[in-house]
Amino acid sequence: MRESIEVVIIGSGPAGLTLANLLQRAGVGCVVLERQSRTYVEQRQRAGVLEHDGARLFEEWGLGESVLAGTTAGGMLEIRLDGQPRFFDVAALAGGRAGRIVPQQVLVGRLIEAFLAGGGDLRFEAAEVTPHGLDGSAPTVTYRDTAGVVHEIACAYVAGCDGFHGVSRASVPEGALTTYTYEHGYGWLTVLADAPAPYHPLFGIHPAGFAAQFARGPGASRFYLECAPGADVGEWGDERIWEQLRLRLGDAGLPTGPITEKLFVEMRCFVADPMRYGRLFLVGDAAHIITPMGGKGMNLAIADAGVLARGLRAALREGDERPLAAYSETCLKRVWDHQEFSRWMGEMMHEAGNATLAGPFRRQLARARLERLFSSDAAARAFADLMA
Ligand code: FAS
Repeated sequence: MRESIEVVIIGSGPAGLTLANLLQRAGVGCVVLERQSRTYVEQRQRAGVLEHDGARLFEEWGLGESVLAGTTAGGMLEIRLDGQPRFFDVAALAGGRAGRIVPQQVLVGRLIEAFLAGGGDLRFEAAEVTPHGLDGSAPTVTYRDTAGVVHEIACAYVAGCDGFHGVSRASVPEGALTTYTYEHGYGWLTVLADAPAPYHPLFGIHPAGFAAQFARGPGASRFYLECAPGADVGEWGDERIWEQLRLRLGDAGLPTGPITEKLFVEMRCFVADPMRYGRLFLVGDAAHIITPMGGKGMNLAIADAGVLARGLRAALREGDERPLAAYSETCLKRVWDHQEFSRWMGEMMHEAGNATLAGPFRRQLARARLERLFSSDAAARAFADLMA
């Protein structure tokens, strides 16, 4: 089956769906090819906070109502150092800029609905998606549908929004991209539980290691527990998890509930430069991976999609290729800024607790860095600015 469209988007996560909705509003023709089923995509739980800029992007493009309705503004953080609570008002310190509590699966579900309601072409269970001729002027993308029929779509541009393990970056010839990786030297056990969520994000800094708790809906929480790299989830029984969370969060009465997911997340970062190869643009996790520390992964994906949508609209509607030519450079500035912040915050939150991670001297340094957030207005505002 042969067809043609202006833009083929591979992947329907936050990056692909944001781009699809923005292009739809710009009157640019696009089709989204997603390997998984709709149910699978709408149930995948990951991030939980939409940054101020992300919310503003959706409002600017007329998606505020359909995407943000009923979401609550976040703004306060609680940091418990050896069980002692300290509160940090990000919104107040960042000139009123506050994130929104929007579980990623809710955002994804709403973006799918908005795109389909606008007549969008979103094809789930697209198998063997393969881009071709990316270094030429007329790329195509082939895939096999659920009936086994092979489709070939001719297009002007391909947006690779298919995550770290997707086909897009893997289709770029060896040597065409420079890649950067970094291992943080610790891992996180990430736990989803039907346990009542704290009113605001909670971080626990403790000699036994770092811990955190975030809301993932009214009756659900996502917990993170620092553990050794390559830890075996099998060694973390439910009782051990609750015992460590009570200890590190300094709350003997921490409300518990059924654990619905346990995953080990390697704390590593990755950046590909440039975020483009010929007619292929890499967006979100397809181009960069960042630890969940600071909540930047989903937000970087949405920000990339915003830059690309403007570039594609200018190229396809106004004949101006310059914004598109600047896509990679524009996004990488923000990517490295967020990578630096996430590393800085991760170091502080982990080394201020667990002395075995980087030694007693670095532990004191990390505690001094944390203390400064509560004693220096300038330091507090800088931190709040990056968090917001
Ligand atoms: P995604 O991975 O979300 O989407 C890519 C899509 O492409 C998927 O739907 C996939 O099925 C599809 N795809 C892949 N290969 C394909 C192919 N060959 N053909 C067609 N489709 C294909 N970020 C935060 O900011 N805060 C957090 O708290 C946080 N927690 C996280 C917890 C976990 C366990 C994980 C794994 C990630 C977490 N992240 C968090 C990061 C996360 O939010 C990502 O940054 C975000 O999902 C990136 O969005 P996309 O780039 O759209 O990629």
